[in-house]
Amino acid sequence: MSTPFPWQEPPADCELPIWRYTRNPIINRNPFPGVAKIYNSAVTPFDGAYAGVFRAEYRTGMSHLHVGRSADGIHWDFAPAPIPVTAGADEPAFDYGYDPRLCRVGEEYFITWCNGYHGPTIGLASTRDFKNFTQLENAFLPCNRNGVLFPRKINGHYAILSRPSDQGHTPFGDIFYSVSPDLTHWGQHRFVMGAGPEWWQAKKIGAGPNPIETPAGWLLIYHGVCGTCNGFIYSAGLALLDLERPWHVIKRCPGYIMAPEEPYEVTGSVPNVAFPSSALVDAATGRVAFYYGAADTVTGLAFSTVDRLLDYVNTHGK
Ligand code: M1P
Repeated sequence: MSTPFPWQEPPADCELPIWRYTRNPIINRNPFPGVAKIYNSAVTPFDGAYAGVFRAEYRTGMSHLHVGRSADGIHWDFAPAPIPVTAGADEPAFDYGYDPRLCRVGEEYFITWCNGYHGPTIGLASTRDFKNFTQLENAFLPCNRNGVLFPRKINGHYAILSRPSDQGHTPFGDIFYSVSPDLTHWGQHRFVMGAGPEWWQAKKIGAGPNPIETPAGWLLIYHGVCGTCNGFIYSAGLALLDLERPWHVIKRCPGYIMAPEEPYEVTGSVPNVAFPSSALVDAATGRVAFYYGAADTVTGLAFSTVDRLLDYVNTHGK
């Protein structure tokens, strides 16, 4: 029996290429004992079902990464303990964990996350079974956030997007591309795209789900941020990157494709945040299911198709 893919048809009046699951949020407050919130998390097909690495915020305010499992991609069971990642002697430890992404490359699943090492930077770990995890070296010097791997090697190298940042709420930020032969040494850094010029993404941007490969290029969903008198607003944008030289932006939509507007997106610990962090793609149908953090409090699900995203970026992108 095939694994059910999380899916709902679009509403008739759907103007944008993404539509929300009508039963959002799929992970609500206080999801399991000791954890107050789960958001900005990442999932993958695994072993005939789904596995995920979830940003679980404790009542201390600190976040750690917990494995979750689901038969349908919508209802999740969570491991009560954080993932058992341990660094070797003299290696940067797993300090805290937030904003994980999860990417299968070959037979391995790689987690990138925001790890603490004299400021936030990109932690990296691998697993094959979601029980045993091997922590690798942090990918970058601090401060950096939103480390997002590509799901295959490009020109023989692992490839990652990241967003150099600061220790705080980072009122700036552009997306860069780096490559590595061994997941330890990263270099050949290239500028991909920057904040602005449109107001909704004028403050900073950061890569979201792992890029989706299409014959026309990599579809990149990212978050764009603007500053208002009452704080930041996080919306989702769409771009298409060159397949073999992903630092070349083929098209980028001037308008956002999703902005916080539902009650669970505009109210919460950090109001007005829609933070896309993961995508499932059904190869047979082209259906896409996006997972996003809402208001740094709960987890939402949204849908699209590869064809709709491509059509939208080709029609609206510049
Ligand atoms: O509070 C909104 C988001 O702020 C940060 O995102 P970024 O560094 O990309 O601007 C992170 O703390 C993120 O977890 C949070 O959702």
